[in-house]
Amino acid sequence: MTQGESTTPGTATATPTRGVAVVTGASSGIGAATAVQLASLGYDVVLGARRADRLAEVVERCAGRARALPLDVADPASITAFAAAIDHCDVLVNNAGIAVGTESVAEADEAAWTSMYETNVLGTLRVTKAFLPLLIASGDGQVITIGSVAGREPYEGGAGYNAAKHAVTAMTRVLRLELRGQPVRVCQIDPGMVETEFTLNRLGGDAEGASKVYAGMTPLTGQDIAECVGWVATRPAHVNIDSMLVFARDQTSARVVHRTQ
Ligand code: 8X3
Repeated sequence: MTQGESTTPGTATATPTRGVAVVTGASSGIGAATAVQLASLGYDVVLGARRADRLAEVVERCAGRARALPLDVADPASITAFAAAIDHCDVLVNNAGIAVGTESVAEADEAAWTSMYETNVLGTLRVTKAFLPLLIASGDGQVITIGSVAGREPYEGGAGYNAAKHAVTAMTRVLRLELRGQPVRVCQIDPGMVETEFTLNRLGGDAEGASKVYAGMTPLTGQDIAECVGWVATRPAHVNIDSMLVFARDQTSARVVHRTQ
């Protein structure tokens, strides 16, 4: 579908659509903010995540431009069913990802590593594979993957997540090389500290520990990253934003943070 060419049947707005954007991990945080942002920019958004109740709330905020489908990126059958329900895709936002624990290499929890690889690496791989034919067929497809500073810079206590996000970065770079000559752009956006449920989940629900991570500094919000995704998605077809590293002003490196307390 060419940008601005058609309208969206059955929506409240029926304004011209920029095309179809698929967002994984869309029930909260960066993914939810991205879905709302892309809808506000005129995309028809398909939201995927495990939590149907949370997805429904996000769909409500997408002004009639969204639908939700169940998706567990750690489950290949779920990805197959999700992709089978979508027949057009202009923009794929690979957002679904997790961090589990902060153990040292010496104390590494292999189940946590497996879980991080299943979701972050194999999940991103399988979703991307599933949508590549549609992205190519669109004539101007985009893969926008949410990486992390953890995929650029190792830090103590980060080994499993660092390894998984470095793998995602490698995959993005290889994909871009291999798609040369195809009408598909590939971008990776690497956020630093973003205050979402991400850290709470990483720390196994330790709310006090999670609040300490952001104490005395102003982190990014999911909306900050969603605006980056929206900007990347709406560049002209000949412009590929290769990658973006996005920090809060108070953060200058993975673990170098200015705090007032
Ligand atoms: C999350 C950022 O600093 O926790 O991707 O690795 S960090």
